[in-house]
Amino acid sequence: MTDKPDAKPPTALITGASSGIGLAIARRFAGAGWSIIPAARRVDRLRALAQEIGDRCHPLELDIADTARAAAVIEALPPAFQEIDLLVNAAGVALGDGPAQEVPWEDLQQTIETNTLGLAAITHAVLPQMVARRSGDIVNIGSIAGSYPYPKGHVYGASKAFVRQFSLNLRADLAGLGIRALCIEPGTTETEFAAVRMRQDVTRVQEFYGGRRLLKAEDVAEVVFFAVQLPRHVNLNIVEMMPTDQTFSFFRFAEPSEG
Ligand code: 8X3
Repeated sequence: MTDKPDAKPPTALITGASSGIGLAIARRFAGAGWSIIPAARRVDRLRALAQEIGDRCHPLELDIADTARAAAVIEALPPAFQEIDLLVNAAGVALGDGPAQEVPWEDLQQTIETNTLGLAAITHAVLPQMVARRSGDIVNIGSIAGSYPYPKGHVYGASKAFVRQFSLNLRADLAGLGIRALCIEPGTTETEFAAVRMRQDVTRVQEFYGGRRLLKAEDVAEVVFFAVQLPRHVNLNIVEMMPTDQTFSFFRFAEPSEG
């Protein structure tokens, strides 16, 4: 955010902004005076946010998995929202709530397409303008699942490992161009995420969330805001955060296999 009172506010494009972490980030930056382009497939869910923010908001219908359209979607932004200072890649899913060998392929494919191809395509579409201006920030929402394996994590964890390494490799390519790239890796966060993962199985969602003190979407948004507000010569590469009560599991032995 600039100190000059008459300067145009900076603009943030936030994918996955219809709920959860993306929505909280949109609200956090809007509250600090930024212009916001909240992007999501369900554009109707962005309307309430647009009402909150007013003229400084341009809701964008974006199917992140439609990678062929990413560049055209960015090019078609209205003039007042063409310059993107901050891209937050918060769109992500974890489908296939079971062992890799048992879940439908479509669930795995959709998870990979959204979390890796979709994220890379929209980033690729936004980067040229940032490079031309020698300024900008890319914030990718990764996950602790990208670093720590766990049962049923399969392509979700693998996709978040992609997000982590893509973020670091962006740093390498963007060296000297004044563009920062960071990856925030939250642990379990209380959002619709688990409900989508568990196919809205209310009992299971309740078992998972019930009574636990989890991260809130606003906690993650606060860390993103902190990272972006740091002086421009400071780049946080990876930020891993967890609920205080969440910790690491240990290696386990399966029952001996037959034969
Ligand atoms: C998801 C976080 O804790 O379910 O990104 O792996 S966790």
